[in-house]
Order: sequence, then structure tokens, then C-alpha cells
Amino acid sequence: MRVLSGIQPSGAIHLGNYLGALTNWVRNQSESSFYAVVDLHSLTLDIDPEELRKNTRELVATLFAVGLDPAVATVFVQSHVAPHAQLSWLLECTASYGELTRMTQFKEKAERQGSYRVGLLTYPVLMAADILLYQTTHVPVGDDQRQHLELARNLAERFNNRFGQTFTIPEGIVPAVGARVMDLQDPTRKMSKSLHSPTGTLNIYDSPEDIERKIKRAVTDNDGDVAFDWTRKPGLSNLLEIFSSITDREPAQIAAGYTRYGDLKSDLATALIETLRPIRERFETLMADQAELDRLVSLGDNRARPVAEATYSLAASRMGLVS
Ligand code: ATP
Ligand code: LTN
Repeated sequence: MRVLSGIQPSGAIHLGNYLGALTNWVRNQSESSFYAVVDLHSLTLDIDPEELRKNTRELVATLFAVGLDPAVATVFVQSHVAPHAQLSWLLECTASYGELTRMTQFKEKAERQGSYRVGLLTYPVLMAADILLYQTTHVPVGDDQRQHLELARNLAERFNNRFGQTFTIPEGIVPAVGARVMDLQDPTRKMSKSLHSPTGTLNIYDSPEDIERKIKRAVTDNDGDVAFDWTRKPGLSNLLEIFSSITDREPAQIAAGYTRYGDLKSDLATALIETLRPIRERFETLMADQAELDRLVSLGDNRARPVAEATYSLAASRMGLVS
């Protein structure tokens, strides 16, 4: 089993990223797991260079702070491993314009922005390259990435049929719990980096005061009945599901222990503060020693590079490029 996943350094890490992605990465890490900080993907946004540099360093530190072990898993920066961009070009020359313009995320983002760059269109091809370079068998992703994964599978199959067996066909793994943490102010949409909902988004390094304030102000309902029911009580159910993810107790069981929303919110805020405190402390220690952080990243880069280079060389040669 070979696992690869990626996360963009496009902003502060929130509770959705943590519970939906990072806790699973940590739980399932092994010598054959690869986790990439996909900085090339963040270039599809209009991101300030200083901001990108800062986000990348902080995200790498965060991956170690939440518990990825550099002695076990391979944590690396996408742009440090050249074959990602190289294979992406080869795959772009096998993908059709139509299949890329059909991608839901592309359509939504392009519509929101009015005009868009070519990189936004080819974003899922770069993601396919990330996955295929490592002969990945399993890709842990959120629900929103299913279509991109399907494209990676199609590109791999097409390549293998046309040029001979080169890539492993990957499977997605979508987590059962925490797969969708909702916005605290609008429980009908997912918590997100790019939707700018400052009070609805709980960032993992928010101060204890901010955590308490955001949880207390989280939108619920007025009927006073503490119950786990997504259709009737989405706001409260989101809080119960978050509580469940950090305590390993069932949401309905947690609900049964309360008669008042205020008590539930206050216990949840305390539990979140205690869960996030050691992560923040490890993060601060890592950020205070940039040399050590750089060493850990190059350890991962150096482990990723030979694997990626071998697959890239094979693909290039299959397509007729002379070595
Ligand atoms: P954006 O909302 O700007 O697209 P993002 O917050 O979704 O960004 P990504 O870097 O695209 O962040 O995703 C990192 C990982 O976090 C992915 O595996 C994604 O599925 C997961 N994830 C993101 N938001 C949530 C959420 N609200 N609930 C659960 N998982 C999430
Ligand atoms: N597109 C993904 C991030 C991503 C990724 C990957 C995920 C880039 N490359 C490879 C899994 C495998 C996202 O927005 N969550």
C-alpha cells in the first residue's frame, strides 16, 4: 500500500483541514506514505510571494506539529521535486481540453473570478502527476476531490493503454468522520480557507479566547433540545460531530449528556483548547528553529525525489523522449 496526499499552503489551517485530513494522515502514517505541501498548486491563486513563503514554512511545521513523524512518513515540498512539473507537462499532452473544462472546481472558481489563468484549468493534471509519480495505491482526500481523483485514474489508464504499463491506478479513501466540518456561522457550507468567514472558521492556532468566542457564537437553533440531527439541527450537529472527532465518543452519546446548549458549547471550547494547545506548542518550537525545519524538509525531499525521478524517466522514455 502506497499512500500520497497533498495540502495547499494557501492560508491558515482550520479545523476542517485538521479533522478531515491531517488526523487521518497521522493515524495512517507508515514508511510508504508521502505527504506533499503542494506549493505549485497555490500559484493558481493570486498569492503574494511573501505570503506563500510564510504559509509554506508554517504548513511544514504544522504537519510535524500535528504528529507526522519524519522518521516514518515522507513529508516534502512539491516544488523541490522537479518531476512534478515535468510529468504534469507530459500528462497535459494526453489530457483533453473538454475533460478539464468539465471539472466542477474549475467551473466554480473560474466563474467566481471572471477571468482565470491556464494553471487553474490544468490544476487537476498537476494533481494527477503528484499521485502517479509515486505509484500510489491509495489517496486520502475529502469529498470535494473525488472528481480530480477520477481524472487521475483516467489519465493513468489512457497512458498505460497508449504507451505501455507505466502507472499504478490509484484508489481514493474518503474518511467516514470529520469528512465535512461545516462553517460555524453557516452550517450549510463547509469550513474553508478561501470563503472568508472569519467567525465561522476556527483556525488551529486561534487563541483560547478566540476559540471560546467562536464556539459560543456558533449558529444553532432556538428549540432548546440537545439532539444529534443533521436535518433539523445542522449547527448543533456540526458542534457534536466536532466534539465526537476529538473525544472518540459518539455524537448522540455526547448530546445525551446535556440539557443546555451553553454547557455543551463551553465544554466543547475547553476540549478544543486542550486538544490544540500541545499542537501550538510543538509548532512554536519548530518555527523557532528554521535550520532544523529545513533539515527535516530536505530529508523528505530527498526521500521523495528518487521515487519521482524513476517514474518520470520511465514515462518520458515510453513517450519517446531520448534520455
Ligand atoms: P479551499 O476551501 O480554499 O479550497 P481547503 O480549506 O479545502 O481550501 P485544501 O488545501 O484544499 O484546503 O484541503 C486540504 C485537505 O483538507 C483536503 O484533504 C480537504 O478535503 C480537507 N478539508 C478541507 N476543508 C474541509 C472541511 N471543511 N471538512 C473536512 N475536510 C476538509
Ligand atoms: N487538490 C487537493 C490538494 C492536492 C492533492 C494532491 C490531494 C494536490 N495534489 C495529490 C491528494 C493528492 C485539494 O485541494 N485538497
